[in-house]
Formats: sequence, structure tokens, C-alpha cells
Amino acid sequence: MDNGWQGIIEAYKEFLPVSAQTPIVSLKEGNTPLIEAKNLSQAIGGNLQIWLKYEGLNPTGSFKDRGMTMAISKALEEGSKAVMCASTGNTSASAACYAAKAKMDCVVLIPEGAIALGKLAQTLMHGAKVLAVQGNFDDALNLVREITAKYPITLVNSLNPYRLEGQKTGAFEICDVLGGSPDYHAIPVGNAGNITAYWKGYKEYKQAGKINTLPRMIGFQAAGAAPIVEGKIIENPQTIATAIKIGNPASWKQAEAARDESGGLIDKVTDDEIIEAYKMLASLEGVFVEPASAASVAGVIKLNKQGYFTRLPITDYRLPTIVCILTGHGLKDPDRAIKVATQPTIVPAKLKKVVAAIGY
Ligand code: AN7
Repeated sequence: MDNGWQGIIEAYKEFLPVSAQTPIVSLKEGNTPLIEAKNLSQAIGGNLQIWLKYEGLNPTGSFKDRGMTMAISKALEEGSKAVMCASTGNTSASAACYAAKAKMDCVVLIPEGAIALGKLAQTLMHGAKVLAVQGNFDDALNLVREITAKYPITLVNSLNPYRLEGQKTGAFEICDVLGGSPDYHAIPVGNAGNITAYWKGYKEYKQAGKINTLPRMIGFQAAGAAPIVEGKIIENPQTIATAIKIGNPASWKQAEAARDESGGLIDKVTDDEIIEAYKMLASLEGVFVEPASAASVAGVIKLNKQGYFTRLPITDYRLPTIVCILTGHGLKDPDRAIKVATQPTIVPAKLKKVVAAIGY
């Protein structure tokens, strides 16, 4: 049955640079669930109302599809035959998917050996030409910038402004569901496109009179890959959250602007804090995300321990609302899940043994 949802371009075209002539390439992305996390809120003190925006339920399992439906539709409209990106995995999966749908060629540069298995599988299956660069993501992005400047290939990293236009629709959906803006918007920061896009979305919704207030933007980098927090390029970023293993974010300045204009902050969380939040989301809320996505929740837990959320005046009798963006699905990185979870107990195929193993 068709529930009527036709994807983010159709839903929000009045806010997007599209016309009746734009050939829309869509897999009905967006309209992802906003889930109230009562168990998690309770577990960390009960002083917050936490909502989870489960972007892992987009067609390729990450938020990148919001931007890619726009980038690929516009590339097609402009007559482009090929697209290219550098990626820590999710952008490549999404680009390969939407390029396939649009019958365009797709070239992807990934850091060799550094992207999660599910993302590699997707990118290969959708038929992209995949080049594993002997370097990190930042090296790969530099190469893509040079090549797309010289050859007739459209860049579909978030430097492509249509990507951010598409991604800002996440903010619209949140406000539509909550009936206004949340007090805080928590989000992982890698190349810093998404925090930039969400802030743009909130501001445009306020401008249009759809909401009255704006959230404080609170972004989180992995401690070993925290250039914005440290105030310097990280030459050799390190973190188990491979999606955000980025040392020189393309939208660095815009992320700082989102932080400063909103009165928010950009902080870092350790891999241990990320893993802790990753497990809590799965076991307390039934929401399986990839490690990078858990950085938003890890950050909220860290700040709450420091009393951050009580420092700000709350004008009415309600708990502060926080939306955490859960950017990618847990199945993207099965290796990490297997590494951190309790392993199965091996039992003989005998009733007594199985019952004993259950604990009866
Ligand atoms: C799950 O795919 O950069 O700060 O090349 O996959 O907008 O970069 C992925 C980034 C957060 C960070 N969570 O978002 C890529 C890539 C997940 C991600 C981020 C990414 P940005």
C-alpha cells in the first residue's frame, strides 16, 4: 500500500531549489521515525526528554540519502553523466545507489581498509567504480576535489550545495512532528555537512514562520578525530567510529557558525563513551545504530553528567527536549557489533543441555 510519502523533494519542494523540470531521482527517502527514548532518559537521570531521529531507516541506511536525492536529481537535470565522491562509507553507498537509479556512472574513493563492511557491500552491489586509496579520507577528498574540477564529473560530497539542501529537510521533519523546535539538537560531526544542513533547516523554518524558536546545536566529534574541538587539522585521525574519522572537515567554518549562532557547542567523546552509548541504544531502546551515530547520545550523556542542561533557564514546567540524530544503521558495521557484544553460548543439540544453558 502506498502511504503517500514520495520522498523529501516532493514533501518539501517549496524549500528546495527544484522546479517542475527537475527529474526527481528518489527512493522515497526521509519521513524517518522520531522516537521518544524514555528508557534512555530514565537511565541517565530522568531530567531530559530525549528523542531519537532514526536516520538509519533511510533507503541505504543513512541520512546521506536526503542529500543524495537532491544532488543526483540536480546532476541529472544539468546533463551530467557521472558523479564522484570520497567517503568514509555512507556517502559512497548512497551515491552508488542513487546513481544506479539515475543510470549515471559513479566513482568512489574510499580510504583503503577503513570503511565498514556493510557500506562496502552496498557500494559494490550498486555498481560504482570503487578505488581504495592508500591514504585517509582527507587525502581521498582532496583528490576528488582536484579531479572533479578538471574532468566532466559532478562532485557529490557535501561540498555540493544540493547535498546540504536535501539534508536540511531532517530539521523540517523534526519540527513537524514536535510542533516546534527542540531545545537542543545533538549530532555527530565528521565532515560537518550535516550540522550545517540542520542549522540551515531550522533557520529557514523559523523564517517561514513554521517555528518560533531555534535549538542549541550540540555537535560531537570522536576524541581521536576532533579537529574542530582542538582547533587544528588532525593529520592522522583515529577512532572506531570510522564514519567520522575525519581530520579536516570540509564544512569546518559553517559548523562553527552553527555552534556560535545557536549558542551551542562542539565537544568530543571517547571511543569508550561511544561504545557505551551504542550498547545502551540497542539494549534500552531497541534502536541499533552504527558507532558514529552513537556519538550524539554519548555527548548528551557526557554533558548531562557535567550539569550542562540544567545551567540554562527553562521558562515553563517541562523537561528540556533534545533530539539526537542517529545518522546510520547498526547493520552497516556488523564487525563492531560482534566485537562488543556478548557472544552466543555453544550448546549440544540436547534438550537438557539447552534448558540448563538457559538457566532453568
Ligand atoms: C553515520 O560517508 O563523511 O558531519 O563520507 O556516515 O555531515 O560528515 C559520513 C559521515 C555521521 C558525519 N554519522 O556527518 C561519508 C561521511 C554517520 C556518517 C557522519 C557521517 P558529517
